[in-house]
Formats: sequence, C-alpha cells, structure tokens
Amino acid sequence: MNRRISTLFTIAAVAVMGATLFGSTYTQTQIAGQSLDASKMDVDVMDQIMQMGGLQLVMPQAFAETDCGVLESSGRTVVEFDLTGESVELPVMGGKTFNAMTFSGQVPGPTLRVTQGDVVKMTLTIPDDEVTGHGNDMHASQISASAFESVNPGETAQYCYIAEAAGVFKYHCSGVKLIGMDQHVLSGMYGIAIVDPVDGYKKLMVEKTKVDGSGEVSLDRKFYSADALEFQLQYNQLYLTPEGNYDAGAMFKHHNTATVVNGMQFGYVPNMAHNLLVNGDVNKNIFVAQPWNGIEHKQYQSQLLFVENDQHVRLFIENSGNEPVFFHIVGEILDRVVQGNRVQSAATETWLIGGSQNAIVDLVFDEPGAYAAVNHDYAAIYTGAATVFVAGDPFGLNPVLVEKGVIPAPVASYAYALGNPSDAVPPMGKNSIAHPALNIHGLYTDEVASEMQASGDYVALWEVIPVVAEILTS
Ligand SMILES: [Cu+2]
Repeated sequence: MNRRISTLFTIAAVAVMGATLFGSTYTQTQIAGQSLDASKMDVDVMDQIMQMGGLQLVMPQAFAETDCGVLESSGRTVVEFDLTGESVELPVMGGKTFNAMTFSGQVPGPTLRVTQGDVVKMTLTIPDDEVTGHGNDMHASQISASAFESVNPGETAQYCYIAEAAGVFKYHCSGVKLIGMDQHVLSGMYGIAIVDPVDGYKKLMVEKTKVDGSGEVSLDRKFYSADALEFQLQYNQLYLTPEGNYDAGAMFKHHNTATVVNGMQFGYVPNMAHNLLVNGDVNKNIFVAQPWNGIEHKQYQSQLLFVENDQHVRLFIENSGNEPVFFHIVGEILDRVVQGNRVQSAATETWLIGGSQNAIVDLVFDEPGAYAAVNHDYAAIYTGAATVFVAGDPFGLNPVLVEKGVIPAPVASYAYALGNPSDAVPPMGKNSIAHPALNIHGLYTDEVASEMQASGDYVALWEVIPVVAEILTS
C-alpha cells in the first residue's frame, strides 16, 4: 500500500483503539475482548475501521428534543421502562461461558410493550461496580443515540418519547459515546420494543380452497380473530475468542462463532422431559441436536414452543445481528408478514429480514406436528438458528398424560402441561391470547431466574420434570 494510505490507516486505527482504551473505564478483560492485532489484519478490515472512525464524525444529530415533564403531563399513557447495564458471565453451548454485556441481567434485554401514542420514559442505570459505561438507542424513539451519549458507572439517565409508529423496534446499547457499540450489542445488549397499533391488530385471512360436488375448485378463505398466541424471536450472532471475549476481527470478517435466537443456540429444541414423554426414556433423544438437554442447566435447559392447531399465532421477529435472516418454517407457509402495521406479504415461504430489521409473522398451524423455524442459511441452522414449534398433540400423549394424572383432561397443546418458555413470550398486548403457563427459560443470570421463580408467575421446570418423570415411569 502507498505511504499516504498507510498513514491514514494508522491514524484511523489509533483513533478508534485509543478512544477505546483510554476514553472509557474498561477493565483489562474488557480491553482484551475489544482490541485488535493490527499486524494480522488485512487491508479490507483496516479500511472498515477507518470508515468506522469517520462514522462518528459525520453522525447526524437527529435529536427530537423531548422534555419528560411536558410529555408526562400531555394526557397520554406514560410507560416507564427501567434498564440497568451489567457485564456478566453467561453460558454458551459446549459448557463454556462468555463475557456478556446485558440489559438487566438477561440476553436479550426485557421487552417493552406499549400502544402506539404512549409516552415511553426510558431510564438507564449503571451500577457503581460496572466495568464500563453504556448507552441506549431505541429505534422506536426516533432519537439519535449520539445525543443520549453514555451513562457512566454509578449514574442514571433518562429520556422520554412518544411511540408514534406501530411495529417492532430494536433497542440496543450505543456503547461509550458510540465507541465499542458493536462489542456491547454483539455481547448481548439488545432487545425489542413492541408498539401495538392504536386501533389493534387486524384479523387474519388464510387462503384455502374447496371443491364442490361437481369437482369445481374455488377459494375458501378462512378468517381468524385478531387475537393471537404470541412469541418473540430475536436473532443475533456471537463473535468470540476461545476465552469467551468479543472478537472484533471475527466480526469484521463475518466469521461468527454462534448463531443465537433469544441469546441462545438451539434454545428451543427437545429436552429430557420430551425424550421421556415421546420415547419413554430421558436419555433417548428425539432430535439430533439437544445441547441444553440436561436438567442441571436449569433456566438454560432447552424448551419447546407449544401452540394449538387452528389457532392464530403471531411472531414478533427482530434481527439484531450482523447477518441476514431468511425466516422460514419447515412445513408451513407464512400466512401474513407485516412491518409497521402494513402487510408486506401473504402466503409466502420465506421472508428476508436484514440487520436491525423486523417482521411480524401471522400464521396458523393446520396439522399436528413438529415444525422447525429456521434462518434458512445452512450455516445459521447448523450453528444454532433452529427453533422447534410443536402444534397440537402430534405424539398422541393426551391419553397417557390423562391416565397418569399429569393433566385432568385432554389438552389442545402441551403448553397446558409444560408451559411455554418465558423468554420467547412477550408481555401481553392489545390482542394477546394468554399462554396456559410459562416456564423459566432464557439467557438469564441466576439472580434474574431466582426473582422469576419467587414471583410465582413462572414454573421452574427443573423442579417439575423429576416429579412428572416419577409419575410417568411409576
Ligand atoms: Cu453497553
């Protein structure tokens, strides 16, 4: 490379790395996670760093000035959204841990759910003992993250905004004045805000056909109420060194270590309880990949997503990652795809969701069965983006469960016996059907899982499964 370009690269790299090293309060561990070995990097990567250094200088200050006092007395509903920024160690598949950064001790962060037109009052608190400052950029707010800057350890900051547009919106840490934003987001500091349309969701039309007595085939559209059983699926990647630190070099090359859904690889696949129910043996797997199978994983033990047949199901999907998601459900057609309360597609096989993009997918599972929702990129499927829905009673378990006294009467989905995983279920909204039960599942710290258990609102399956197993095998 010529000398002038070489000098530019050096300046850009020093600017970025210098600010990272000295402009914040990272510990040595944090720095190790972020730093790059420039001698091993190719020109393309350096070029990207240079562009990133320039990005900060030209970032538009699109700051819609908001006064919490004025907005709080505007007559609108005010919804408070309190978050903390915490760096913690969390597990990854294979028995290791990684240095995660979280909103409120969980990955993804808590889901905010409001109605279009509500005022959101977001408060970010950084504990005294936290190793770095953090920021927050809520895409629903139309406020630039650079205006919010960052919150230092021991400090609290807030902003208010009107959720003017309906839809699903990512929120994420904006780093320390934007520096290290990639590290913070890809280490776990992301979540969603669901803004329900002020006039509610629309009923769902599903295309069917019928044939009359003379053999004539015609349309037979089926309509479902706007009320739906809802799930949230947030896609991302992890870029990690073998020691579990963030690997910026791998990120620049798009060489991810793992593909995650709601923070975990293969978080929604069968576990030992399902093995027992279907195969009569906790050790006889019913699915090829059951990495979080054992009961010792507690809140991390994989769980399935249970739905009823002929039920309107609504999925809030966000791609918080760096790589595209080709959203597909094996054995199903996506009956409707919505973004921003506008229908984008109907009766489609796969929907492309780019980085920081979302989709609301409405569908009905017609037949009993196990359906895998995947990112239809084979590399993503094999590294974690396979999520199993079970519709109805495909394994004919109702008679067994009733006979053994696990359930009093046949049920329309196994959620009535085992519940649905808490991290896949958003807060209730305008047109939500309540889940029969929720179990504690997610990339939560032990403190978060303990609080959920103490609340009495969630089932701790690691305590229930041995009891059920005892009943079923006696
Ligand atoms: Cu952060």
